[in-house]
Amino acid sequence: MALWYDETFADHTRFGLRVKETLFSEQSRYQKVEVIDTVGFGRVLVIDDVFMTSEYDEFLYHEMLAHPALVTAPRIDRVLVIGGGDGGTVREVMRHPDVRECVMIEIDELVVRASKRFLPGIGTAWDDPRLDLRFVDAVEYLNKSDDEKYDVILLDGTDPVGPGAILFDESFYRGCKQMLAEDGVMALQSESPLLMMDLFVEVQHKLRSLFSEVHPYLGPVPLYGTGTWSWTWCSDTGEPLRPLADRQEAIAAASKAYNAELHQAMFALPNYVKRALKL
Ligand code: SPD
Repeated sequence: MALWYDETFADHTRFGLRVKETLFSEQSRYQKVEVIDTVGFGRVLVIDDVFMTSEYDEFLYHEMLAHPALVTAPRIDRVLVIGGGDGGTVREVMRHPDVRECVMIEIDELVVRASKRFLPGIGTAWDDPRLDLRFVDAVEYLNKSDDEKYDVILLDGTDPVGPGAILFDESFYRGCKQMLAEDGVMALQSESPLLMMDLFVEVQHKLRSLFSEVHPYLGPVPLYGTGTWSWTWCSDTGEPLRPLADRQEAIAAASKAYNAELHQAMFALPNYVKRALKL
């Protein structure tokens, strides 16, 4: 009999993958971390029964989280990645030759250990000498850090449950802003406006109370409920639709999805989103 792994959304919808085998399953002090091998999506990282990323479609998520910020910030010498334990976001950051240093803050060492072992095709930049990987709580890091400010901050968290819930707090966004250069850019995953409209709108309002430029953008990620996903670009200066062509060219050959045309298109919002945000 076929074995299926289902993610359930709000008790009314399920998205299921046919499983070949479970490769890894361990409980850390924070969460349950699993890697399953599936028929359609390849290997999939699952945290607390929620699909996090898959070999099949991870590029759609990681390229879209990283590049819009990295091609629009005036400088990208210093980049901070919060979360992102599978290594996909850091991989995209390292594709930019202008990045001098990338600090990655991940609370759960187990996510990185499982990803290194079972998802080596996603985290291909673990050995990059520019990477400074630290296993610490992001809130603690933001409160205590005396590191110099970052040009770009990327939030690659889970849904707002478990240890990742704090990444959706206004106070957390404020802490990030304090670590961001005055003309820096922050980008974050901001959930699905189709499946979680209230949460999506709440995140936008929190960000708007802190940044003068807050621009959500959309793209497909089939693994996540409804397949419609959002990220949000935030800054106090600058504009998301004025990317630097030389940075876009530098990553063009390696990008499976991101390109200059898509950059412009992603920020065009459908009416249901514009209306919800009163735009
Ligand atoms: N519903 C799952 C949302 C997960 C977003 N982050 C995924 C992390 C991939 N690096």
